[in-house]
Amino acid sequence: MPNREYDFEADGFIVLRKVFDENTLAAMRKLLTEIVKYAEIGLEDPFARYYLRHRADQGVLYDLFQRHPEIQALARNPDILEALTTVLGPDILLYENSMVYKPKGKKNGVPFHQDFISRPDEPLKFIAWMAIDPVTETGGALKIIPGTHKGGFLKWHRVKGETHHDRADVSHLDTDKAKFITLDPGDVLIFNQLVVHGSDEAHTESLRLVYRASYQSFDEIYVPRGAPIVVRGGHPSALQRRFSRPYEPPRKKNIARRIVNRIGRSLVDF
Ligand SMILES: O=C(O)CCC(=O)C(=O)O
Repeated sequence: MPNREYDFEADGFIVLRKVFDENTLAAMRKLLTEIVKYAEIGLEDPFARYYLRHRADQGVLYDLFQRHPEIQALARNPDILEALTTVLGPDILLYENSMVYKPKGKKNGVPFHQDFISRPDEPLKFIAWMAIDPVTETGGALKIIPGTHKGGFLKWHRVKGETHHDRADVSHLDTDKAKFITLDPGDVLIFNQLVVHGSDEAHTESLRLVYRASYQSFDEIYVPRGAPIVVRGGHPSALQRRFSRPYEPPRKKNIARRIVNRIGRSLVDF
């Protein structure tokens, strides 16, 4: 069991060192790099009805646990789950997961925020932030203001069109107290969703590949999106063979047709 640095209660986060070994990291780096390349081509998304659309322009690729079974071992890592039991108890569910990285040459800084700030009525979440690449101070480390989880949800506003669109009002916080949490590949940062964090713009040799998974206790079972969860295959090359048309956003159904369909269905049900 890796040593813990920092403290969930006092700081709002902990760091576990060397959770993943070199072989796992090499395999993950290769796969995640291919997933990024595939996402950047911008083809149709066969899972668009269920999952969020990848945002390769903004360095966030969603629901990799469901789309790529190799990723599932990261989210199910026993050291991470064991550390989470101290804050979530013995039964834990995966709420959301994504890869966050710093696309070169793009606007990729992330302003201070709290995760899932627009969903304050949902159960509390903890996020495991798994470094696949080095995460350095100038290369996209998270800046965390320790202890800010104790203040609850902050006021916020949304900036439309951006992936990290919900911005916390940090005007009354001392942002100079923010700490860069640097990580070696294989290290894992686990933080309370309420702890205020962000990251600076970075354009390093690596893409600063990080896989993140958010977890909840069983106090209330709720996730916003569900199946299908891919359990085998789903490699980018197979996706590209099967789904090779350029991406088109799903069309909204004509509202009049939807009403007619609903009336038709209720007559049949009657
Ligand atoms: O990718 C980043 O640098 C920021 C990501 C972030 O804020 C998060 O994972 O909650």
